[in-house]
Amino acid sequence: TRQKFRTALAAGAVLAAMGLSNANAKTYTIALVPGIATDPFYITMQRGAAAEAKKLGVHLIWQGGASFSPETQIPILQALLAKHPDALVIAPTNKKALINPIKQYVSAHIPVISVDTTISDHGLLKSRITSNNTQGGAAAAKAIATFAHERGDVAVINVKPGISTTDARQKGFLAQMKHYPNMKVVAIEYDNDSPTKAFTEAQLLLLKYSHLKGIFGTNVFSAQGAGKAVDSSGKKGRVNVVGYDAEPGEVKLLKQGVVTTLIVQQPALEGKLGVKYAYDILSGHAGSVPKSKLLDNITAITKNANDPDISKYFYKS
Ligand code: T6T
Repeated sequence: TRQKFRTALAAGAVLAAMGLSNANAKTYTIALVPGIATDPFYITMQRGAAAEAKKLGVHLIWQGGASFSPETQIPILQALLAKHPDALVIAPTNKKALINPIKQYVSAHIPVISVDTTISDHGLLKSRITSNNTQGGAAAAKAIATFAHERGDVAVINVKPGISTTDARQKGFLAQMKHYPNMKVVAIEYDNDSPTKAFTEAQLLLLKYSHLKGIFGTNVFSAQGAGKAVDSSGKKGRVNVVGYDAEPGEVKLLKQGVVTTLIVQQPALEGKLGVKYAYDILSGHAGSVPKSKLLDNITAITKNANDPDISKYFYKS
């Protein structure tokens, strides 16, 4: 065995001298940093990413914070940079605050891809993968208008300004609402991604605007809070909640008819593409990676919530 060991060592040395062993043995490490670790949207994204990493033989590091904020995300990025992953896939929690931390990766020659959210400096990114958020916001406005027969007051519960996805959803929503002269957006509230804050805000809206026809909740926690408030106030059927995303709590409210429409994204596909594009770039196929990839949304309504062609898109927690 000693002899065999010596032979193996010698063979390794010959391959290394020929520059072959490293090229063949390289396992890429891709870091994926979600907006927040505990959100079923990102948990579903992680599943898609992990399956793709397994398929490609890539080592995936998944690390996210306990809240959706640059304050928790930036230290995670800095700690990860010290490990020097081969690529970074990230859902930046703010369009501006994440520019400098991402620049540090670019300076270290680590390719960066944004997934879901993005930063305003697109030049730093090899690719941007996201849903069509403007279309999703407009679809939400159409759903609310249809329910209200294009008449009456509506409100928005959003996360906070400065997030690319939810800003675009709100923009799409407001632009579409302009098509309904007899409808008015009476309030836009921000819940800081807290379901309890969204719940309280929705309760106050229901008190202040007694004739409110609808609330648009722009992500998981905003929609959950709005739905629960309408449910507990007994206003189901009178106030139409349209929400973004499809985690189990929202789907339950959809099936009950409290939430009438959900704009559903494809987080597993986003995670899969994030890993695939990173791998393509690292393995010399950068040419096949699009600078921008916009994914379609799926519209789920109370009536089709049990249809397998729709429910297959619902998120896992
Ligand atoms: O709506 C998703 C995501 O697209 C958004 O950027 C942040 O909120 C979610 O994670 C849902 O909570």
